[in-house]
Amino acid sequence: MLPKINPRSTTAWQKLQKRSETLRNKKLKSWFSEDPNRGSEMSLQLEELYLDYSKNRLDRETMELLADLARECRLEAARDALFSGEPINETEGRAVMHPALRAPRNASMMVDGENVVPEVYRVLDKMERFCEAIHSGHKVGYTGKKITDVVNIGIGGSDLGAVMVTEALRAYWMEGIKPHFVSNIDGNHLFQVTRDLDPERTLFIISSKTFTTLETMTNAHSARTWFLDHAGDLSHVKDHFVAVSTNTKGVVEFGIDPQNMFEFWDWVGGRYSLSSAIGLSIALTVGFSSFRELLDGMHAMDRHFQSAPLLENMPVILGMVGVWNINFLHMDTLAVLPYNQYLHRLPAFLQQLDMESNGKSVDRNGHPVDYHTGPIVWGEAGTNGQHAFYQLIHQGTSEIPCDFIGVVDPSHPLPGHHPWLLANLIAQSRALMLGRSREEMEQSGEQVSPQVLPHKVFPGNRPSNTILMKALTPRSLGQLIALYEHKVFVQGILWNIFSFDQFGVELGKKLAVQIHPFLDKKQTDGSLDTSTNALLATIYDWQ
Ligand code: G6Q
Repeated sequence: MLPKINPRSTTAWQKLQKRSETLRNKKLKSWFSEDPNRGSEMSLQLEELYLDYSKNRLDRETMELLADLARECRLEAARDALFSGEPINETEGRAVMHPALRAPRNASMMVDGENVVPEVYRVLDKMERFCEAIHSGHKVGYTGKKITDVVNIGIGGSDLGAVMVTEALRAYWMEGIKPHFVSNIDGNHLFQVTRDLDPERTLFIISSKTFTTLETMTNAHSARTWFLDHAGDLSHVKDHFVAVSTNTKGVVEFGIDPQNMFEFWDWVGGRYSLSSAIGLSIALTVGFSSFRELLDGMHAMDRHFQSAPLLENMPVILGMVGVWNINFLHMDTLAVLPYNQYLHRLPAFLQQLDMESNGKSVDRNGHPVDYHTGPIVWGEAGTNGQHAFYQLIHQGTSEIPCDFIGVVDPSHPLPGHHPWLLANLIAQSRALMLGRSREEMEQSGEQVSPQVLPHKVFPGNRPSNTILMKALTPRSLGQLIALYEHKVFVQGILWNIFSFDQFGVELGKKLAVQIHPFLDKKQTDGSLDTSTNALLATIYDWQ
C-alpha cells in the first residue's frame, strides 16, 4: 500500500510556500553572479548522462525543503514498495514491476510471492532466437523470401515507445530490415504503410496487451486481409503474423499460433512496456544485442533511483524541481526540447508517459486534490522549435519550464552542423535565464527606436533543465527513458495520486460505441445533445 499523505498538510509544503514568497523577486541571473559554484553544484552525472538543474528558480535551501517534502510524503517507502512488487497500482489491484523487465538474469524480483525474472528471461530468450532467425534468413516468408519489413500494429503504450526508440536509434539500424508503425484507426495509416510493401517479405507484429483494443484489432484484421489477398491460403498467416500480448486466448482466436506469441504480464503498464516484448520491433530493427544494451541502460538508472540519496538522485531531483515549478511557481506546462533529430518522437512519448500517469485530480484517498498535478507536456526537436514556438517561451505571458536535451557526439559525418546545434542548445537556456533588460539594450549601442525598444526586451528568469548525453547509444537512451519513468513516479507520490491507471481514456471509448450505430443507420434516436445531432446531420448530408 502506498502512503496517502496530502502534500499540503506537510510542514515542508508550508515552508516551501514561504520560501517561494521570499524568493519571488530573486533573479536567476543574480544567483549565478553571487554563487560561482552554482552550475557545477546543481548538476549531477550518471555514467554519460549529465543533468544540470541550476537554471531553475530555486536554491540549495529550497532543494533541502523539497527533499523534506519527499520524506514527509514517504517517497523512499513508496520506492521500496515499487521495487518489492507490492500492488501499488491499487485501483487496478496490480504490482508495477517494469524494473524487472531489465533486471539481470540472476536477480530476484517478486510479484505475488513469485520471482518473475526467470519468466522475463524466458520471453527475452525467445525474442533473441526469433530476431536471430529473421536476421539470418533462417525464418523466411511463405515463398521463401527474406523478411525485409516489420510492421508493428499497436497504439498508445504498444506503439509510442517502440516508435520513439527505433527513431532514436536510427544509427543502429541493421541492414536489410525496416520498421513501420501503424496505430491510427484512420485507414490512411495502414493503407499508406502497406502500399509499397511486399506481402511476401513483410512481418506483422500485433502488439496489444489486452488484444481487444479497437484500433489495433481493426488494423490487425485489415492487415491480415491485405496479406491474404496476396497469399491466399490461411496457413501462410503463421509465417507473417506474430503477437505481443498478455491475452493468449485473444491471440489464438485471431489466428496466431501461440508459438508465435511473445508474452508480457499485467504488472507491466502499457506506457511502461517498451522494455517488455512490446520492444520486439525495436530488437528486430537494431538487433537483439542493442536492445539488450537499452535494457541495461534502463537497469543502471533503476539502480541509481533505488539507491542514491534523495539529493543525489536524478529522477528524484527532476521530479522535485518539477513540483517546485508547478505547485510553488504555478507553471503548469513542460516543454521537452531535444536537440537531436533522432529524438524527434521523445516529446510525444513523454507526453503519454507523464500526462496519462499524472493527469489526475483525485488523490489516493479518493478526494479531489486542491493543488495542481501533472503538467501539460509538449515539445519538438530543436532547432525547429526555435523557428516556431520559442517566441512564446521567451516573451509570452506564460512561463514555461523547459527540458533541453543534447547529444555531444554526433552520429553523422557531416562537418559544420554539430557545433551549431550544440551552440543553439546552450544559447537558448542561457537566453531564457538571462533575458535582456531595457537598460542592457540601451547600453549595447544597438540602434533601436523608442517605439520598438519595449518589444525587444526579454524578461529572462525562465527556468530550464539541461540533460546532456555523451552519445545517443542504446545504453544512454535507456538511462534517459528510465530517468523520466521514475521522475513521473516521484511526482505521483508527492501529489498523492495513483500514477498507473488511466480511467480518463475510457468515457470517450464508451461514447464511440454508442455513436457508431448512428453512423451505420444514418439516423439518431433523439437521445443525443443538439451539437452532436447537428454534427451527425452534417456527416449524413455529406456522405
Ligand atoms: C498505456 C495505456 C494505453 C494502452 C493502449 C493500448 O499505459 O494503457 O495507451 O497502451 O490503449 O492498449 P493495448 O496494448 O491493450 O492494445
